[in-house]
Amino acid sequence: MSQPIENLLHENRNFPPAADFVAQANASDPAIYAEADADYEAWWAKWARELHWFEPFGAVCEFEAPNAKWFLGGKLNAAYNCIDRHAEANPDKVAIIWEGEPGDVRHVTYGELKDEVSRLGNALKQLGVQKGDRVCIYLPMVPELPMAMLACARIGAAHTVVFGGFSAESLQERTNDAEAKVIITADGGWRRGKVVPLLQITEEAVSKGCPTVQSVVVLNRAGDYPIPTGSFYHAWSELVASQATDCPCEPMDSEDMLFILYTSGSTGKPKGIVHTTGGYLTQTYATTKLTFDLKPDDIFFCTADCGWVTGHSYITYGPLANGGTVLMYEGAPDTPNKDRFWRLIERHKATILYTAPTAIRTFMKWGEHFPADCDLSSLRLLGSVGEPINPEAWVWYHEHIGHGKCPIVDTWWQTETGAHMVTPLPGITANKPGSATHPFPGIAISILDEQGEGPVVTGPGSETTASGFLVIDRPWPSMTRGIYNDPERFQATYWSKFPGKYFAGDGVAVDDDGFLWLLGRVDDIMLVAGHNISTMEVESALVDHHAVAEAAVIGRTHDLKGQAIAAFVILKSEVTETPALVDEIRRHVAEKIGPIARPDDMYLCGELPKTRSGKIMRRLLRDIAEGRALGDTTTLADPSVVATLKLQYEEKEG
Ligand code: 6R9
Repeated sequence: MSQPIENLLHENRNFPPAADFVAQANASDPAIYAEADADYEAWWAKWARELHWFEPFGAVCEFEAPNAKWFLGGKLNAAYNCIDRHAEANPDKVAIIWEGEPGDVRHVTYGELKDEVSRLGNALKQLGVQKGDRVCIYLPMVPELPMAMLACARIGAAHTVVFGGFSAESLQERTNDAEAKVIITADGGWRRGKVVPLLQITEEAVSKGCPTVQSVVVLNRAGDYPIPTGSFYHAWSELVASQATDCPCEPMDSEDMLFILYTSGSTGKPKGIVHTTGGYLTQTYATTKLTFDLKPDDIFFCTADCGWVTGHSYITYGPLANGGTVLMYEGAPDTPNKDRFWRLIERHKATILYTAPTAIRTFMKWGEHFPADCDLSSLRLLGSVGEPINPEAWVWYHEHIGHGKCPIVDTWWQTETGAHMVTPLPGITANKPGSATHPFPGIAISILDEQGEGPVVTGPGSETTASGFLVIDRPWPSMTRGIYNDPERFQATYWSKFPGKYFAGDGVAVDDDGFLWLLGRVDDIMLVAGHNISTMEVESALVDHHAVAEAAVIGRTHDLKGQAIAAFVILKSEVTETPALVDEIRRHVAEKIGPIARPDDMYLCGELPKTRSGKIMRRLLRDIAEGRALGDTTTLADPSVVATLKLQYEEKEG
C-alpha cells in the first residue's frame, strides 16, 4: 500500500502491567483476542447474555452496510439492567456519589435510584410521553441527569442530552431536529462560582420556536430563578412528589432507539447520532468491565459531562449496567482551587479516574504541587479519552497522578462507535506511552490508503507497519444505527470513502510491534513538500520540549511547499519568551521527528481555541493563519480566544 500519512514519531518506552494487578484483573489471558477474532459474533453474544433479557435474542448480527442489527428479536430494558437487577440484589449499595461545585454531597443508592427514576418515568407518562417519543435533557451535572436518562429508557422514550454549556440556539436546533415532546431542565447549575441560567436559556429557545415541545420540567438546583406559572412549565419536585414508585420497565426490542446524541461536526449542522438498546448496552457493559477492570468496590470517577458520549457510556450506562459506583462532579476543575479533582479523589476515595488529555496538559501547566498535596493513594487505574495523548502527558499522568503504580488505558472511540474500540486491557497490555495499543477483542481495524488497500489489525502481534485511514472492518454491537432522519448523510459521511466499510475520519499508524498510534483527524493532516504529516506528531514533539505547556499545529498555504507548518504554542508559566528559545523549540521538533517537520511559523499565545469538550479547533487556526474570516465559532468554549489570537497574529504579520 502507499502511505497516505507518514509516521515520524518513535516511542519505545514500555510499561508492562504489574504482577499484582494481573493477578486480580478481570481480563489477564491474552487468548481472549484470538477467541474473539475466531468468532466475533459468539464473543459478543456471550457478553450480551450477561445482561437481563425479557425475551432472548435469536440471530446475533445481521449486517448489510451501512445497516446493522444486533441480538435480533431480543427484548430488554436498559434501566432494568442498570438499576432494577442491582436494586433487588443490593438495594443499599451506592450507585452515584455526587459533589456539587459549592461542596454539597449526595449519595444515591440503587434502591433510591429505582424509586426516583420510577417516579420521574411516571411523571413523563403523565405529561403524555409514550414509547418511541423523544425527550430533550438540558441539565447540569447533578444526579437527576443520569436519572432523567434512565427514566426515559424505563418507559421506552429516547433521550437526547444537550450539554448544559450550549446556547439557546443550539438547544433549539437539537430539540427541533429530534422532535422532542418534553424538555427537562433546571433553574441553573454551578460553574466557576456562578449560576448558568439553564431555565432562562430554555425559555429563550422555546420562545424562538420549539413546535414539538408540549411541556418543560424544571429541577430546582440553583434556587435563584422563578419557574413560570401555567400548564407548560412544571416544577420537577411537585410533579414527581405525587407519583408512584412502581413504574414497570417497558420491554424494548434490542433495536429500539435508546438515544440520539448530537455531535457538532466540523462543518454544517450537528448530526443526530442514533444508538439502539441491546448492542449499545452490551458493548458499554463489556468495555467497562474489561478496559476499566471495574470491580464491585471500585469508585469510578469519569470527569466528562453527560452531554458528551463519554458521560453516556461511562457515567450512566456502562458502570451502572455493571452495578458499579460512579463519582460525579458538577463544576469546574479550578473552583475554588486548582486542586479540585484531587480533593474529590481524596474525599471520596476514587479508585479509577477517566479524563481527557487536554485536562491532563492543563494540570501539568498548573503544576504538580496541586496533586502532590492530596492523598491519591486510593487510585488504582487511570484512563484517557478524547484526543491522542502525547507521551509527555502520559508519563506525567503516570508519575504524578498514578504514582507509577496505576496502569493507564488510552481509549480510542467516537460518539458514533458508542464504546471503546482501540484500548489497552490493563491486565494484559504492556503500554507504550501515547499508543492506544490494540483493538478491543472482537474489533477489527483496517489501515487503508487512498486506493482502499492495507492491512487489517485485530489483536496484538500484527507484523506489518503501515499508516493511513482508520477503517472499521466488521460490525460491532454499539455502532451507531444512523443519523436521525438523514440516511443519505450517514452513508456519505461514513460509508462511501471505502464502500461497505466504516470510515472513522481519523489517521492511524501501526508500528512493528503491532501497536496502533492515532494520528488525529484526517482533515487536519498537513501536506508539506510532498509529505503527509500529522498535526498530532508535531504537537507531541513541541510539548516534549521542557518550556512548552501546550501546542496546536496547522498547515497553511505555502507557494513552494504546498503547506507550511504553523505552530501555536503556550509556554509554561515560569518560562520567559526569547527569540533564542523559539529557535530552540523549532530545533527540538526537527531533532525529534526530522527537519521536514520543523515549524515554519511559531506563535506564542496564552490560550488555544477549543470545543466545549476540549478538542482543539484547528480549522479556526487555519482561518487565522491564512488571514480569512473566521468560520463557525458557535461550538467554541470561549469565543474571545480566537478573536485575541487573530489580533496577535495580525500584529505580528504586520
Ligand atoms: C469519545 C469521544 C471522537 C474523536 C475521534 C478522535 C478523537 C477520541 C481518542 C481520540 C486519539 C484517543 N479521539 N479518543 N484520538 N486517541 N484515545 O471523544 O467521542 O467526541 O465523538 O470524538 O475524538 O479523533 O474520532 P467524540
